[in-house]
Amino acid sequence: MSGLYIDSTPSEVSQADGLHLLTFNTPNGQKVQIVLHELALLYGTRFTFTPIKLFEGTQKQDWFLRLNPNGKIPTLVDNTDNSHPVPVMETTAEMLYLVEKYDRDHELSFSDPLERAQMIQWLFFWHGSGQPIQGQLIWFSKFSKEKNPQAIERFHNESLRIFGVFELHLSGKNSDGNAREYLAGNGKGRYSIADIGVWPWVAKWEFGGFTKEEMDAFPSLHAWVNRIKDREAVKEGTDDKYGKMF
Ligand SMILES: N[C@@H](CCC(=O)N[C@@H](CS)C(=O)NCC(=O)O)C(=O)O
Repeated sequence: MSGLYIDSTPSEVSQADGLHLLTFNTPNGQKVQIVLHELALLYGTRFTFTPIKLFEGTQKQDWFLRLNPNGKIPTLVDNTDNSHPVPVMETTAEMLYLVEKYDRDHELSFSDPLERAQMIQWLFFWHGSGQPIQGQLIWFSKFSKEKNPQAIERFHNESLRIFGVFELHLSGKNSDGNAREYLAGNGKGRYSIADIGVWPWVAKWEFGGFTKEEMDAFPSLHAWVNRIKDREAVKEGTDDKYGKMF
């Protein structure tokens, strides 16, 4: 047994022989769940998963912290090299790991360095500027015991500003005037992990407390949400088998 696995590690985790995801059905969990389902459909890539009881604090137990010292889901463990498991934390790093190792035909990524740079740019933009803001909005509006209207207003308005950034980009208004279909890639763009990284969060805008009137200001973003929602891997990767959050 590797030092990354200890006696208290659940056997389904320590004995997994391929890709294994510790996850729960939050937007962050869904990002990596969707990528794994896309790879399964494209290449037959196999994976297993363990649903983590977030509200019971399983992610803060010793066995979990060996795999992710930050104690958060999702956490990916790659056991395909029998000599040692490879744990990866942070959603964007996990998605990049998966496409670099498993997306050999660049169906969810790009071989061209400039298009790849666009993909990484949007992944970073969301990981650094969108996700933490929307995460704080949800915490202050749904989970905080005391209501803090100033914090809610700040994170609500900043989230709307970030939706506006996507709208400007997707509408093509400030570039060649042609609407884009996806965040990264030349021309209209091409579906990639840049889209998968953002989609689970933006698609749940109602849970974030945004009104339909507010969202009507972002028609290109709406069209992008709808373009992605019916993909088989998106339906599979957001299924209740990963837990019921919303
Ligand atoms: N920056 C991290 C965020 C992960 C994260 O916040 N996960 C949440 C669920 S969405 C979590 O595990 N929360 C439980 C906790 O903090 O104990 C990433 O992108 O992977």
